[in-house]
Formats: sequence, C-alpha cells, structure tokens
Amino acid sequence: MIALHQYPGSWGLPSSSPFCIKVETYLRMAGIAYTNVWENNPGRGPKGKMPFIQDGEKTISDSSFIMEYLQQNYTPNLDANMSAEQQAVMLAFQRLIEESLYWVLLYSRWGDENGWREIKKEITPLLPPVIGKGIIHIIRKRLLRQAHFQGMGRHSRDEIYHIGNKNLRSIIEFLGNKTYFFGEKPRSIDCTLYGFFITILWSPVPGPLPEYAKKFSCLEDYCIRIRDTYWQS
Ligand SMILES: N[C@@H](CCC(=O)N[C@@H](CS)C(=O)NCC(=O)O)C(=O)O
Repeated sequence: MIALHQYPGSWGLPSSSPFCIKVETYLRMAGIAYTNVWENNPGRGPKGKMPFIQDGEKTISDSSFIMEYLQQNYTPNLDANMSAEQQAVMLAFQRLIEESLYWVLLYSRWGDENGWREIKKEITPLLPPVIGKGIIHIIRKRLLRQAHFQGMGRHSRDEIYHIGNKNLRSIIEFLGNKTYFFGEKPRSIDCTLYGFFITILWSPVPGPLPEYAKKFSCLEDYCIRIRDTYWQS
C-alpha cells in the first residue's frame, strides 16, 4: 500500500502543507488505498520537502511527480480524456498556484507579522520541547531566505498581496460557479486548488489573501463540495 509522508494537520486542516493536502485529495478522489505517515521534519524526505510517497521499493518526492506516478500506475487517471487545450490551461493554472501563489502564502504565514504570530503559536508545540522555540526561528529564517532567492521575498508587503490577489482573481474567474475546475468531473487541478484554498480560507492566518478570497462565495462552496464528497471518512 502507498505510504504518504506528510506534515500533520493544523487548525483542523488535514495537513499544514497545501502540497500534502493536494496529494491526499488525489488519492481520495481516485480511490487509491494509502496510509499516512506523519512527519514534522522535511529533512526525512529525499528532497528535503514534503510530501513524498513510498510504494513498495519506490520513493517518489514532489507532489506533481507523485501524481504523474499515480496516473501511470493506478486507475482511474483523473486527467484521462482531457483535450490538449485543457491540459495546457491546467498546467498554466497549476504553475500559477504552485510557483507564484505559494510564495504569497508562504509570506503571509512566515513573513507577515500577523501570520507569523499564528504560525508560531500553532507549530512550536509540534516541535521538540525547549529547543522547539529556537527551531521555529531557524525554520522561519530558512523559508524567508527561500522566498528572497525565488524573488517574491524582495517585494513590499503590498506588492506581494497585490500579486496574490491577482492570482486569486484569475482562478476565481475561470472557476466561476462550475462544480469542478473543468466542469462536472474532478481533475488533478482540483486537488491543487483544494489544498491551497482551504489553507487560505480555513486557517486563522489573517491578511489580504483570506479577506479577498472570502468575498467570493463560489470558492467556499467549491471547498465544501470537495470536503463533503471526498473527505468525510
Ligand atoms: N514542489 C514541491 C513543493 C513542496 C513544498 O514546498 N513543501 C513545503 C511545505 S508547503 C516544505 O516541505 N518545505 C520545507 C522546507 O522548504 O524546508 C511539491 O510539489 O511537492
């Protein structure tokens, strides 16, 4: 059986990482049997990040490589029978979310003082006692350094949220009131969207991202629909 290594949940979310929620949602949507292995230390993964999976002798790291592996080795493939155009649009949105919106989310949690307060309160108790108080600052420094080198971390607070909300707006425009991103059938992009949207909407990290997202009831409806269909047990 597939072992999904991922961070434990915070604030009632299934995991503190949207990438982990993405993979678990895919496994649930496709009905593939798996077991969770909870990890707090990303260093245990082959790429120093969560999630990764083990399937027999195979270890696969990175949520997108994991999903490609699942699509090649397990049925159903949620992305079967998509047109080339749909696949192109899907990849563009996936990159927008994972390579741009992700860094805004990271900043909102670890850089923005309001988010950092919530993160510190939630994550410190999950770390080893006493030294955990120091470790959380080391994690923060490492993540903000990543954001700096990626480029997002060089922008002002207003600029970062401006980028984030523009990203959100384009996702919302495309989703509209559809059941899933491409209509009536859930696709792998819905797993990515669910991971990121519930992290933004259903965690107590405050700021312009959730404030903006909450203005669009279609987003909340979409998350509730996926939760009620795939996350009840
Ligand atoms: N491209 C990777 C991104 C995974 C990722 O960024 N995971 C974060 C949590 S959201 C992580 O484990 N970060 C630990 C670190 O960078 O130290 C994927 O799709 O799996």
